[in-house]
Amino acid sequence: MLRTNLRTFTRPQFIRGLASAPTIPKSQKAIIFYENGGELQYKDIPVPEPKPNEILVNVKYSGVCHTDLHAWKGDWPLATKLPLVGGHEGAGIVVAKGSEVKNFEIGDYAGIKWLNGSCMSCEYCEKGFESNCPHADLSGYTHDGSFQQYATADAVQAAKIPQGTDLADVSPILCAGVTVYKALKSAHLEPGQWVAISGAAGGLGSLAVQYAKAMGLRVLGIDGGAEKEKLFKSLGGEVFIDFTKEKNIVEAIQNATNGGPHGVINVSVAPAAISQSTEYVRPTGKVVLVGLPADAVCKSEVFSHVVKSISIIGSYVGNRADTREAIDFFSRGLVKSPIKVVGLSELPKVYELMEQGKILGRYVVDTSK
Ligand code: 8ID
Ligand code: ZN
Ligand code: ZN
Repeated sequence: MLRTNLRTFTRPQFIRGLASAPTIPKSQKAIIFYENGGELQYKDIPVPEPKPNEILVNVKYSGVCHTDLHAWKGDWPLATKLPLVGGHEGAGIVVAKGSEVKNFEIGDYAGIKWLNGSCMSCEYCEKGFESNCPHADLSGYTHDGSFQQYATADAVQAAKIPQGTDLADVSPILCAGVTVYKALKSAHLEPGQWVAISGAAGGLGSLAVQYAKAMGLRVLGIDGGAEKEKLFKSLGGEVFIDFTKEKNIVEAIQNATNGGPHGVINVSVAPAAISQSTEYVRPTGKVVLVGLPADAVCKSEVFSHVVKSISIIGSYVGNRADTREAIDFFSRGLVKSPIKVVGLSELPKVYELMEQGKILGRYVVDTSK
């Protein structure tokens, strides 16, 4: 039975969607918290209604990003909405849409990204830097996200996912994939050059290794433990540096890359590792900051920074074009998602493992369990 609020949609769209109009329940399962660091409750909450500019997505799967853990803990100097449903790697099917939506039809596959919506009229939006919009609305932070069965997103920002795509596999691309793809582009590297991925076997890192390979780069990975090394090598990584064993990381990396990597993508959540990348990067190299540990500062010694003429660059998710391109690499089979699927109700356990740095690749939650 259709929900009564569908009456608020304009008639032509209602009729167009009617042929396959799915039944939308009034309530749904979600993981919600009421205070930062508070209990993660798996419970029934109302299904949200799409605004005129929004689509309603029946989220089938959602990746679990370390950002979701930061948001729950309240790690950052930016307040979250409370209560909050986290999640921003939601892959699902459009089940309803607002009267202004022209770019999605009912039944289309769509992705809920970190950037849920932006103003589209400020100087940053105008130039394709929508993530830097001062009015950015963020899934799983200022807007209830994908750790629920039905989530809303501004149709302009929602990701287009090709029909027939495996929704569990594609979900990590929506944040981790887009982010590392953009970070690699921001490093302006050339095929055959070395890139170091610090945090190489986590969610972002395991995708960064593959995007880097697909771009023709030589990949050195830094992470901890034999299992992480195994995953890194299975993804096509060339040299692995184990930070739990290696005594002189800077020297080991410089030796392995004949003078230091041309670029470093920092996706670890270790502030010391981030600062260290300014030491081992090659002269004229690019240090890209992506990981966002609480209260972190990247220290770079001014003398060597100048004499080596290195650059430190911040990179924050990606825009709509980056999203389309990152999904395209995935669709063409150049990037695979090393995922483990568990029920949405098990999210607290995933956060525990993540906190301990024990995650290999990405956990994805199935919203039906
Ligand atoms: O747009 C952005 N900038 C953006 C987008 C998405 C995520 C930023 N992030 C941020 C997250 O908020 C988080 O701070 O990137 C960071 C990494 O997210 P993730 O990949 O989802 O986290 P993870 O799966 O826990 O992986 C982290 C890896 O770092 C390794 C861990 O072993 C793990 O594999 N690591 C640690 I902890 N210490 C390390 C060290 N000293 C290390 N690797 C190398 N050296
Ligand atoms: Zn994320
Ligand atoms: Zn804007």
